[in-house]
Amino acid sequence: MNQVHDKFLWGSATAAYQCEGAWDEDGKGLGEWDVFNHNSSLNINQVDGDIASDFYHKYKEDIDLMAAGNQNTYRFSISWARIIPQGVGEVNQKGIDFYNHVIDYCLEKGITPNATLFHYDLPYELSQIGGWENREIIDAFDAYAKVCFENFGDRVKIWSTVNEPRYYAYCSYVVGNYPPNYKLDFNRFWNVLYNLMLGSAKAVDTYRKLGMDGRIGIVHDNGNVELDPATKEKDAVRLRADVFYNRMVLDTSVFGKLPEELGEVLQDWGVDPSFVYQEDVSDFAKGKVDYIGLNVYNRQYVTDYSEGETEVFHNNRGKGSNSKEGIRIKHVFESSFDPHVKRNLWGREVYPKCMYNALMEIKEKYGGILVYIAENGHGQYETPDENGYVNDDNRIELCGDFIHYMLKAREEGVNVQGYYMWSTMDLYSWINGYEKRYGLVRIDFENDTKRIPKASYYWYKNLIAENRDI
Ligand code: BGP
Repeated sequence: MNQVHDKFLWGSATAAYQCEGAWDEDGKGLGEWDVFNHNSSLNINQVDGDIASDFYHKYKEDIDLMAAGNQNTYRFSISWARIIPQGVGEVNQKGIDFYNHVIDYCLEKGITPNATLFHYDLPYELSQIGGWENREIIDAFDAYAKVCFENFGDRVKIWSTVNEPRYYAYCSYVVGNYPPNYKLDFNRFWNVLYNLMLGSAKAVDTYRKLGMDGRIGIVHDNGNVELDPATKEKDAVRLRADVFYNRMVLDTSVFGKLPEELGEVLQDWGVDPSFVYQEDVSDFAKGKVDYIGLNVYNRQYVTDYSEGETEVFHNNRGKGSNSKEGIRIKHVFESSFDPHVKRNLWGREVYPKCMYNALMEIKEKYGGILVYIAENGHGQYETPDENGYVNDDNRIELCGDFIHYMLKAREEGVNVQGYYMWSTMDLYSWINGYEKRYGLVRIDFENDTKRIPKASYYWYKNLIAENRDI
């Protein structure tokens, strides 16, 4: 039986739809993203995950590379539609077999598997009944989670229920760039986020009821809030932004109850709170997590916003040097833009110190809770040399800074016990397809998905060797 390494976990991460490919192989059901990418004019990048990085067929090569790169853990997600093709009902044994092979091969190579149950790829049938807007999905998710725990829980000792519930709901119902492509629909956003949190809580409870002996958590997109010093209503802005960006996920999953101020915050938003049911209180209470998985890319820098239109800015193309990412919500708050902080081509701040700030804030609010950095990385356009080699010095520098700040927070008492680089290899980026690269290993998508480790792969290998025993 596998136990979690008692040393610091150093590894990398992927998600099923983004790397597996094999979209209709071995009994897999259709996913919402399959249908969206094949048919929708709203598919900005015009490509799909049909083959992706072909992890489905090349997982051994990838796991060999992880092991040769000194990585002792691998975070992946399970495709719901591969396990239960219609979302509910019949289980697909071939789907189970695939993940068994992945898990067993990880263990053979000394790699601790860390599995996420839901990383955005909803079975298509469930999207047709309203997806996470519909409370029926909560039981469906719970049943799927149970199948996974029963089949893999003897060997997988680190589980995450949901990847970035807030960001998923935000892109799907506020930005409108993920299916089902609603824009600025805050009623749906809050309803969906609530249902995701309830789904997560029920899956945690199921895990415990089955007497499983591993750790179960949730993965949150770090949005630690910093106020623009010009902010007038400091407490109110911080509260609204923090409940929206962090506390709805973190309070609910760590304390087992919704943030106390949620009613007040929903009122500020003008959101109908009828999706909140009193009877759910006990389910939330039973769903406290063992750890927080934190995906760290940026912070949220905000200020007051009273009058004017509610708007969202999202640079989907990553071509504008002056682009901005953020939101303005009338009477709530708006994203502010710090002139001292660089932004990437997608308008997102490049601000590694947010790693330290976020971790210190977690310690302050949630005490000694175990934290894994479940994702951290840097996306960019990349041109290889004539041998297919990518010299990604800037990724090395940036991720080096992020890791430095993580280790500093650790020295100052934060219980952070693992770090996963996003991503193990190049893969499908939800909005930018195969143009925006994050991998430690280059994938030549034009040439049979050939794998070629980048400079960052070798750098990370050495960094792990130097920090193996921390
Ligand atoms: C996180 C997601 C990942 C990954 C990453 C990079 O929010 O959990 O799935 O995609 O962000 O995002 P993107 O590819 O959109 O740049």
